Amino acid sequence: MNDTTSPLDTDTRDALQNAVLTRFKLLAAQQPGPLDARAALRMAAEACRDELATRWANTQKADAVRGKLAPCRRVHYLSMEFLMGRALGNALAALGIEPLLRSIMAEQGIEWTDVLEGESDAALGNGGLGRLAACFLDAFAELELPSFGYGLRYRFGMFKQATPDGVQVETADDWLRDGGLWDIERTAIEYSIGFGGRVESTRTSGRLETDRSSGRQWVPAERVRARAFDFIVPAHHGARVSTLRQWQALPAQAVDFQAVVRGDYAAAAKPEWQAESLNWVLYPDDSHGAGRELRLRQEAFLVSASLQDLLQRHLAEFGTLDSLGRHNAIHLNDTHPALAPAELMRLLVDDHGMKWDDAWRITREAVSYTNHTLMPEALETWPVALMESLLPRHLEIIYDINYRFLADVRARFPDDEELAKRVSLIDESGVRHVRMAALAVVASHRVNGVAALHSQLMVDTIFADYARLFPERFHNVTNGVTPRRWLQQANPGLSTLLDARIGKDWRRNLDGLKALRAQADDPALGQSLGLIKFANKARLAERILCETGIRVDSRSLFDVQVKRIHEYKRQLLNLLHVVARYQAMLADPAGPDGKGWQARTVIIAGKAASAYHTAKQIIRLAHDIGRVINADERLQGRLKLVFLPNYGVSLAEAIIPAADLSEQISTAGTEASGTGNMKFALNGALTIGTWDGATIEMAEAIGESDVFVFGHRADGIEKLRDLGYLPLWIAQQNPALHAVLDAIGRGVFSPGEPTRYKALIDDLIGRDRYFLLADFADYVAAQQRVDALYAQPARWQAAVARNIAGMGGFSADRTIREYVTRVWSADSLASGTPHA
Ligand code: 26V
Repeated sequence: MNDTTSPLDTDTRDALQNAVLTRFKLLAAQQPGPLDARAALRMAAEACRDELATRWANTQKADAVRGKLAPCRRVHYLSMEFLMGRALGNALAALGIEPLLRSIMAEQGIEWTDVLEGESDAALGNGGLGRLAACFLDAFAELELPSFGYGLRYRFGMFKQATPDGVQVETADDWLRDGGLWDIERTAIEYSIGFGGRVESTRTSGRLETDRSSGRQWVPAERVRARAFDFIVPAHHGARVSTLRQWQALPAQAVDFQAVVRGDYAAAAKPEWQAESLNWVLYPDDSHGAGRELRLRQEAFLVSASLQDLLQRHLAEFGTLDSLGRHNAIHLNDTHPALAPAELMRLLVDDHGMKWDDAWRITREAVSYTNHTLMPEALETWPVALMESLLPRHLEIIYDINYRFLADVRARFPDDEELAKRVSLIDESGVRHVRMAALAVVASHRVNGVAALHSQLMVDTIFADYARLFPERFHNVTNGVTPRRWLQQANPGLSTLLDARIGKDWRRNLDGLKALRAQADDPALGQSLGLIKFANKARLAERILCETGIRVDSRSLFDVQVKRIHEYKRQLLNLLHVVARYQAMLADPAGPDGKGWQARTVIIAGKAASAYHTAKQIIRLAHDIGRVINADERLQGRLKLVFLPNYGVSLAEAIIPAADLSEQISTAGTEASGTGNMKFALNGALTIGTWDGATIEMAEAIGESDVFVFGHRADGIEKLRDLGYLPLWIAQQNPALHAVLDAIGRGVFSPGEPTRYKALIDDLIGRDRYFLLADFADYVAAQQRVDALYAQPARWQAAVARNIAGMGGFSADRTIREYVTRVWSADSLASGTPHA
């Protein structure tokens, strides 16, 4: 029995085991033929789901009582993305019934890994922002936080990536093909969502026709229904759960009966098509602000359904909306749900007859916002004209908010009309746009960044004016990851070792990892760490062979960069190093210190946004370089480059525990936080990285001497930019760099099409927006330090142990505790003065 994860008493656990066993036998008996892995997966999921549904009902009952007693607010985490990955392994670990299920499968002659790996990832997100939301749901359950995650039930998740001949090809991720395994359809929970139409004045002849104080009422032209589907996330140390409520759009009317009566069957079916298109796709582009109407519809749909749900729950529990802000937090995961304050104002003022000022106070109390990127191209704005046609009343409300806000700004800074222009919710510099980040900041009582440097840059750059207006609003809450999925489940070998060395409590109290530091120099620990890593690498090597046909040596240093492909993340810098190393190995087989070259396997994975040409070129270049290097026998297998296709949560779970070296090499000041950096270090990889995002705080916690830090810092980059950066000059000064750029640019790796990378290299030499050339030499030097340390296994493993020991602060549990005290608790309302 698994006593490491569940403190449930033995009777409860036995009862749970019996219930699952009975349910499983019943389901198996209803199956006509023998069980196959797919049927077994469905049954295992259903058996768990029964238990989770019971826990969900108990959790809701407890929260309803608690909400009345404690000054604790229910958190509503609004996010367009939740990157959940697979659920079965997590559910079994949380419920403590993995051994039971394993033995049932063994009896049935079913391979256990086939069952687990048969589950599709719920890949309803692009990258970091979506995975963070998933880690948060785990922490919500673990910390017993009354909460709802709200999202959309996308029919197709993040596209599947294949790379035939190195070219990224996207195909549909039909993850719901066999129906949802986990979600519980709540047929009774539905709300009506409007689009388009007009706004009517409800006042006639100067008299109030109704008691509605706004006198404005939206009459939408279209309506769809939003139906709730709940995905339940279990705690690992207790019987609590958290909820991910995902909305499914349904036609307001399943069939247009008038059309049926007319015999116009095509028209009769049409509403269904329109409604359900809302849920078709997750927008697979995290590099450009959305410009499509469907995306705005999705955002409005998420926000309206979630807030209606919140309002009806609050009314049922408290009977009045006056206390809404004191009992509820509404958190915006980036600006994607930033229509929330406008929708809340509409619901309170238009539908519930509240006065504007009261509604605004409640909205400001409830709403908070996290920013996840400083990239100007990813900051959302919507054309006023589009918003007017789709959400006319919301636009009016945004204008009203803006009018009062700007009046206040002008009163405080009467001679600064430029300031008013800059902070306005409407960008009037060209075609008029609504600035969603401005709306989110103005409507929130708290705004935070996701790592210390990012939060500082946020108030120094994109939000500098708002920080001057509302200094008390801005905070930092550094990201974290769940140790349950990213250590316990992804790396059972290391988990068992940690249990033996420091006890089992790290799963719920990651701070406990610091006890490992005192043991870092124990040779037995180093040996165990090395053996566990080797086994993980061997497993990954098999997978690499299977998926790419490339044979890699598990004894080589596994040098890994996995994340979305973006110029700012600088996968290209990694490739420049690989080519430099290749050329140096050929030129000087004895290596820099005469002892030969450290064998390395460079592993890259990640998806490029489908319209992001440069990112796709980088993927192609990785393949082209790999093809040449991997086949060059002169290297004797001492350098390999592998691109693993279709990166996602499940692939990350296989790759991260097998990494020796974690590449976190973004241009300083560009990576808001990173969370992959944390997962790697937690799994015993050393980091080579720039002074950026949360990598800085990791290095401070671990000790800088155990992290391979290189490159310009954010202020240094800023200086280079101000001085007039000349990448060409750097290329000319550095012969090794020059040779690398020359080889790629001349087509050494693309002989069939020698000009394939000319534009990419010309851009580096001419502009180099992300300062790759400025950091190249220092990067190569840092890589040499990596090789030197890896050649001394005892010292390397001691550094690994100190890295793991330093990661205690990077649990999502710590992050959520900080959100609770600084952002979401009723007490946090007392500090900081809400703007009128
Ligand atoms: C932007 C857009 C634009 C429109 C279409 C869809 C879409 C989806 C996502 C985004 C913004 C992506 C922002 C993001 O993922 N930021 C990452 O957030 C992580 C969690 O805080 C953080 O660790 C990463 O450093 C940061 O890049």
